Amino acid sequence: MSQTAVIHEQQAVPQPKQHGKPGGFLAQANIFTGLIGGVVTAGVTYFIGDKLVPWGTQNADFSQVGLNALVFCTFVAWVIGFMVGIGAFAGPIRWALGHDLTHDDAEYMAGKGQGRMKYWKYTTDHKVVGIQYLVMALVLFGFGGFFAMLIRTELGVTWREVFDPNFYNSLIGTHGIVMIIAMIIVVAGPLGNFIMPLMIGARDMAFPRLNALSFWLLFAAVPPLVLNLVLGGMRDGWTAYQPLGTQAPIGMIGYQVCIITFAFSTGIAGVNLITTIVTMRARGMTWARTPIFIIGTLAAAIMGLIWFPMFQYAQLLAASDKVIGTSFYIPQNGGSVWLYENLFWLLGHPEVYVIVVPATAGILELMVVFLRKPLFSYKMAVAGFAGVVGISAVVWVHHMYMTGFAPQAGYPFMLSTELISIPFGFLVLVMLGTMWRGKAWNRLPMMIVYAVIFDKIIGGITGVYLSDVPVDQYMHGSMFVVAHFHYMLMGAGLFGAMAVIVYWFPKMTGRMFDERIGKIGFWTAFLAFQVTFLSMFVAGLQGMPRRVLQFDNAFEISNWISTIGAYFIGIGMLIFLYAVITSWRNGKVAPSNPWGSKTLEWQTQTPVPLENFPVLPVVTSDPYGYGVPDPYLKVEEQLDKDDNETVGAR
Ligand code: HEM
Ligand SMILES: [Cu+2]
Repeated sequence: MSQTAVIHEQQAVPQPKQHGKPGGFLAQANIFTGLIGGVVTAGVTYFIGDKLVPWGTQNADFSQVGLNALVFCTFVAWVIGFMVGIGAFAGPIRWALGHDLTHDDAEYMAGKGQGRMKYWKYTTDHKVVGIQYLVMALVLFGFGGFFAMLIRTELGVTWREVFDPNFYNSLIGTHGIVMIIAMIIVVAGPLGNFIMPLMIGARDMAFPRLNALSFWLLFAAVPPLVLNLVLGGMRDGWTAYQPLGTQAPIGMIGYQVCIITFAFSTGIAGVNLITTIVTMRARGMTWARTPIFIIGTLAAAIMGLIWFPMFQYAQLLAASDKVIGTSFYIPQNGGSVWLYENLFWLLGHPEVYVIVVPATAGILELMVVFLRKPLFSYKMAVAGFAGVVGISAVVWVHHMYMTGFAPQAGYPFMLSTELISIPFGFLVLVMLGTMWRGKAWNRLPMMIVYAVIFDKIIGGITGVYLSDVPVDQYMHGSMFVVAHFHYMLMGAGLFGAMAVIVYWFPKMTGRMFDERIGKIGFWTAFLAFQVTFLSMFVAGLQGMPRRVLQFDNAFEISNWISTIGAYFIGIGMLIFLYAVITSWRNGKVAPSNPWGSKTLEWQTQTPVPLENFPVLPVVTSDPYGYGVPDPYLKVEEQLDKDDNETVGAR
């Protein structure tokens, strides 16, 4: 039995008068006009700035500030030019001129009748945006992974410099921030957009045009970041600490423009996700009947919306120091580097939950399916997510124990950091409870779930060690920290994302995922991951600092092992990517509900029609009535009943 019952209710859509061909400028605009618009606007801005404006590079006293300003304006011009070129302003401008989009225009924007071209355009259909996010995430992982291989190559042997030290540091920072961006979007982007509206029985997101806006802003944000590598680099890691950032070459500005733009993108996406979830759930889908993946996505969107602006302000002030010569972070002029660190970590810590929470919620969702059991204590899972949202930010000082900024604050923050293990513990309990006496159907997504639980335990426990002030005195800034957060971000976050993508792959692509090749790829990457990062813990415990390219011979063996492991992660991931691409192109055609799931997205046909459901569903039960003959009985009562029956049979 599925979560649905259907009523017959169609709303007549009012049809405004059509003027001319649908789409207008949007019919011409696509990614190529966007790229042309961006490059031309940036070029013109640079030219005018350099030649005509007196505060250009010529000004002797402020040459640095002048050049920085020029580069900053050029990057901003790129973003604006790109957005104009892709048609982001077409709708608002028409609205301002008094003609809003007609119904046909809106359908055109949603991609109707455009075939594959819609994936290259400013398309509003949430399913198209979901696919765009997925491809973007894969591309970012490609870049980030390639940088990781270069980093490990450098660290494979002591005392041999493969790269120039500045370039090496920039590689580390770029790898870090590219991966963080990829991880932030990889679940909430593809699945939050493609699957979430289907799962709640809606026809689209609340604000379809904002949906396209958030994706293309993200797209525009990335080139300035990656360009830093050829513009002198960003040498101070993904955290872009100050005052190193102000002293850095112009590459740093690419990072700043990227984050400022990306923060708009996440804010817009967050508003859209939250509004959709709160207001557009199908009739009858009360909060208690809302699938747990939706609750997790909501939790992540709330954290992102509240805390991402901190990161944006941090970079706005940093850019201001570089571009107009303010001194927010310049100590000799009265600025404070602690201001930067506080702003940074006020997002920096909640951000790791923005990454891990949707993946965790997705895993809960598919555990139910592959164990064919109701979720063990839905309420506890909700309390877990709520607790994480509540405490997420009040732990940020654990990143600053060693800065001297507030020596007495260490212990309260040690306590709050350890407190957050409690809501996380709830989520683990729900996982274990759901597994308890379940009969697992060990398809690839479920196998990845086991792997994720293993990694979470290691990442979580090492996190508790690090939150101890005395331990952190020794471990801070070491390879131990790097191993800790890779267990959480990659071991739990990325592998979790792989599980949920494999699970929803048939719905998104209309094809079955090739599990045979996928399994080979996943297990290679997973085992190699253990080799790489367990030995990194060893290097850290021996005292090896992070962000160095030369190191003592004592650390040679563990580094050598890490590097070999990393190459195998690369191989495993390439095999997995091969499975993704080949399944997408020629996989077996997927039935509409291959896993026999009960949530709404599986009840509509595949490929999903433009309007999602022919008639909107009405929900009459919670989505987890697996194995329960009468889903209206409370789960506890049912378990009691099962027990009695078993006893009777004996
Ligand atoms: C949700 C999963 C988690 C993720 C994604 C995560 C991620 C990270 C990241 C990215 C850093 C390093 C930042 C940097 O310096 O570049 C870090 C450091 C840290 N993490 Fe976690 N973490 C997670 C869970 C935890 C937990 C559960 C705890 C403690 C109970 C914890 C405690 C710490 C501490 C204390 C540090 C700072 C260590 C130092 O720099 O000296 N983390 N974590
Ligand atoms: Cu933290």
